[in-house]
Amino acid sequence: MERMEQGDGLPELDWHALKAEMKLAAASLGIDDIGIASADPFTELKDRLIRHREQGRESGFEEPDLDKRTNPSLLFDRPKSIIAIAVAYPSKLPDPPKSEPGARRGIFARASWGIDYHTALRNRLAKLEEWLYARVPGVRMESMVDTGALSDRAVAERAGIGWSGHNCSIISPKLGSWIYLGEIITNLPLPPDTPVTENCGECTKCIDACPTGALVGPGQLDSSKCVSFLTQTKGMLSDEYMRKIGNRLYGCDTCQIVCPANRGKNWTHHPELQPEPEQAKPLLLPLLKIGNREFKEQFGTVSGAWRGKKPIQRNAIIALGNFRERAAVPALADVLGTDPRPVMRGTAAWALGRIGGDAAEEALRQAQAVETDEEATAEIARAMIALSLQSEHDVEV
Ligand code: B12
Ligand code: SF4
Ligand code: SF4
Repeated sequence: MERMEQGDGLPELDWHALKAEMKLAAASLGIDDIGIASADPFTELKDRLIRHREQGRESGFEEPDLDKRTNPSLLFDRPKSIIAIAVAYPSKLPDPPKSEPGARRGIFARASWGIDYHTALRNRLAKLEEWLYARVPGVRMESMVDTGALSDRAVAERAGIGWSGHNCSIISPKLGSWIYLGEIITNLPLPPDTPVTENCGECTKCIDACPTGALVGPGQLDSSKCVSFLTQTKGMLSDEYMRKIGNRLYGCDTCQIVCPANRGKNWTHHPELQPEPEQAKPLLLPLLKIGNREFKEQFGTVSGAWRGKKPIQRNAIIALGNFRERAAVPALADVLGTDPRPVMRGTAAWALGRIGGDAAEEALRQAQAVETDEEATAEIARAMIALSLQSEHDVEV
């Protein structure tokens, strides 16, 4: 490649050739797709994000500064292009351990299988940076994945990685939506790719399958209703949402599982992203009493544990309630009677009300006499009513 000095201290290179060479090198860097986006402001996205906020549909996990989210030049001095990467992950758990009475299990969403994807992608972005440093003197770069200010999906869409699905996911025509996204803002004048032409067409499978109606329109998510979001909260949830969480401990995959673009897609070529069954589908009962150290040992390397053990433990209690797991009554009664966290006690009351039976009723009665927390007291009262309605129903039947 011919080299001459040009602005920003960069040599004059054949940027088309460099881009082609980089795409060829992707697989050797553990990257499944690379696309180039211009670093122009994301003007339409900004309008969209303003409306999204006005409608109260944010999750609270997004970067709050909408200018930074949509203007790369506020994050990087004189950006010229953004390199978007996609890394594909598995969708099938090999030899899944059985969830059965007495040994019920919860499930972590696929985006939490294997090592934390932030680590996996950062390693790859670092390798790609090294690759570029070795070829372009004067290159400047800033990498981000998930926690950066940019919308990873908007960058990927502009870079031609995939289309923006009705389920909100970026769907690659070749890889489907089981892909993690990341990007590098650069000062390199790489020629941009064009967005893909495929789209969802008339399909509404994901919207129809969403358990809570969180997909309020094509590509429009009300985060406050999304099960993925709900599993990551720490407070007490409503009866409706607790039922809909099922046995999910972290995240939700329903709108991707039903997607025809994902049919037959299960990516197993990155060993560190392969699930460890006891992490991906752990037994529920041991989670109720798990200590901080044990939790870190078992789940410290997975992305779904980023909010700590509290939401996972709460969700484990919910899952046991949804399984109506009689064998869990003593452990749930113990949580109700002794856990110092009101949310755990309140959720255990809900689970006991859902499971029913004499032992559950007795535990609720004992707790009712001593509970002082307002929210937990209300849950105990609701659970007692649920039990009395259940027994009336039993009599009628
Ligand atoms: C906040 C957040 C969440 C929130 C909110 C999700 C959401 N849909 O907004 C919650 C906690 C619910 C969540 C859940 C999940 N997340 Co998340 N999340 C993020 C985060 C940090 C920001 C997303 C955001 O800003 N959303 C706001 C919306 C409005 O903007 P956007 O989706 O970024 O941009 C699109 C829209 O604006 C749309 N758009 C633009 N203009 C217009 C106009 C109209 C009219 C319409 C309809 C749309 C539209 O096009 C843009 C590009 O697709 C990103 C990482 C990042 N930094 O970007 C990861 C990210 C989006 N999450 C990711 C994943 C994997 C998930 C889950 C699948 C995890 C799981 N299994 O539970 C679910 C999927 C839920 C879903 N259906 O979206 C991946 C997505 C990968 C992919 N293939 O698309 C990301 C990119 C992380 C990563 N780096 O890999 N997430
Ligand atoms: S992640 Fe689950 S709850 Fe959220 S939009 Fe998709 S199907 Fe609905
Ligand atoms: S299920 Fe259908 S509508 Fe939803 S994202 Fe997939 S192709 Fe698009």
